[in-house]
Amino acid sequence: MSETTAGQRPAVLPNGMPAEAADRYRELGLWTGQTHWDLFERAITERPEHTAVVDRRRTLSYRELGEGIDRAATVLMAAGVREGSPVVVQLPNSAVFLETVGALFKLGAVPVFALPAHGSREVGHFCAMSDAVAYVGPRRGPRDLLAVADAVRRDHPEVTPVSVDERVTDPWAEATVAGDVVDVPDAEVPVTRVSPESLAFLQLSGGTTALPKLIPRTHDDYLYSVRRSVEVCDVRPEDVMLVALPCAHNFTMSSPGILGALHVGATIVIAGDPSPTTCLSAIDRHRVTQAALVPPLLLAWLNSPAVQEHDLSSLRTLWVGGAKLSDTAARRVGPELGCTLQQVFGMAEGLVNYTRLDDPEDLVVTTQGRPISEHDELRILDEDGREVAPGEPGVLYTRGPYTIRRYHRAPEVNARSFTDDGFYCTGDIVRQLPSGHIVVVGRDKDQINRGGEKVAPEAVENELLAHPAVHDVSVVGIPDEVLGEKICAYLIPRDGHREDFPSVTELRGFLRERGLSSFAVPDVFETVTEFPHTGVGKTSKKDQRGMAQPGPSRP
Ligand code: OOB
Repeated sequence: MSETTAGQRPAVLPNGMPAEAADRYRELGLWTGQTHWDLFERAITERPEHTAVVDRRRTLSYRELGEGIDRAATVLMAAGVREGSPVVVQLPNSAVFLETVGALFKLGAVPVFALPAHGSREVGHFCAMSDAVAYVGPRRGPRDLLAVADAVRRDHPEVTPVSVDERVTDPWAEATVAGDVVDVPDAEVPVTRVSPESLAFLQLSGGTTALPKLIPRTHDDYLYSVRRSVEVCDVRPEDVMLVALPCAHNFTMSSPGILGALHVGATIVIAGDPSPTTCLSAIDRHRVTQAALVPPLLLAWLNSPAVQEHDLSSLRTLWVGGAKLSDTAARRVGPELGCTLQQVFGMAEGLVNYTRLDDPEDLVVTTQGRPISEHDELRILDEDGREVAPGEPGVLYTRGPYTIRRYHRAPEVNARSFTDDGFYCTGDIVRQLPSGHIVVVGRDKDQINRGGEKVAPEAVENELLAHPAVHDVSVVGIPDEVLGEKICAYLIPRDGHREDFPSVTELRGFLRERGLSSFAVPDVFETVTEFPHTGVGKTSKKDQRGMAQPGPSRP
């Protein structure tokens, strides 16, 4: 089917929405025609002297952020970045991340948001799938990240490497393009205005397939979710938001996140690392008012002696999501940290739910919130695809003004992830209360949720199978008190390799060398002689989950 009509406008938007749906969302006033650059530009113009971002080394006002964006844009243009160019961004948390992303939006280019933990295997896939023209990575810094940059240079000569060190005071003066330092004059870079219906960026899916899928989000759809999140979470211009999770993740970006803060011209404090010591002292020092965490980090904060050592009285709201939060931990937030909890159940594909600031405590601690938009359509279906009775558990399907209706260039996955009428199958098993609040009760997808980080077992299995001593492998999630789930690999050694089977350290090193993301490396390795089987002879992962001995998770 051709996707262009006789006129210029595509019949289907990059996020898979038909033009008629787009028209309706616009008529309803949900989509406003704003682009991501408009959002940056407004804050820079309206609040030039207000502090925009603080990281370990630098504090930038909005005016200075705007200048940094121009410098970044000059470097990116030298790398051949133009309107519509996909650019893979893989940077440690820092103000440089904001400058890079702001610059890409100003140039009308398309960021592809890799996480620092992604390995060369994943990043190579992002480069290929997006037709990236450039890769922005760190110039110095974590060894693993530098190895990814090397692999991109080696395997993707068509991708121009841009390297920037976030730890120096003038990062763009020292940045390199294909190894050469670029001359960066203090000059404003002209804006490239793009259609609000165009592809704004590619976000990454939590894994269910061997390699992450690319999620195409448009300016209109994403910024609607940002504005709604700002309203539901009451983000104000005088707020100071702590960023402890990876900047590029959808939660950090937009729920309400970095873009929510920029939308109102608030201050973003980027923590050097997510540990309680670093973050709790940052809250004290910068009078932080809001922060977002995954459940294991919340536990680490709650159980840290640093809570007593710092003044946390500025903290108003804590957003916790990405994985199921226990009622017990949820109940401790108010009394022990002195702030309001908002649970967040979201997904990079779209749908976002929050408990509301004025919800009764019981709903806040026992549910994962309700959708941000009255135009979010939810269907909860049983195994036969029929709607369950109210309150009963079933698989959640959703469609709406900011939920994609297809992945980028993945026709086969699309056929099983979306219904013909455009509903996304979340793979989450949920119940819905009469109030509209959702309780996540389980999962119907082959994925491990390791404290918010999503791992496709298949990705880990593929790499382990490449080891000469391994005959067969099966990777499952097993319960863990802190992470919710951790990764366990069951291995059957090859004949003749039982005696000299590699150690855990060797296996981990092997996986990292093959470019597997750091968060996907198993916590536990068990060698066995055979796998339990289901009735039809398939490996029974269900039995394997039950077999696992709860040992410590990897460091
Ligand atoms: C967020 O996004 P993703 O794309 O990394 O993962 C989405 C999946 C959901 O389908 C669900 O399986 C799980 O993560 N999830 C939760 C949850 N929040 C996400 N499961 C239980 N309870 C929760 N509160 O993880 C994400 C995106 C935006 C905001 C927040 C989280």
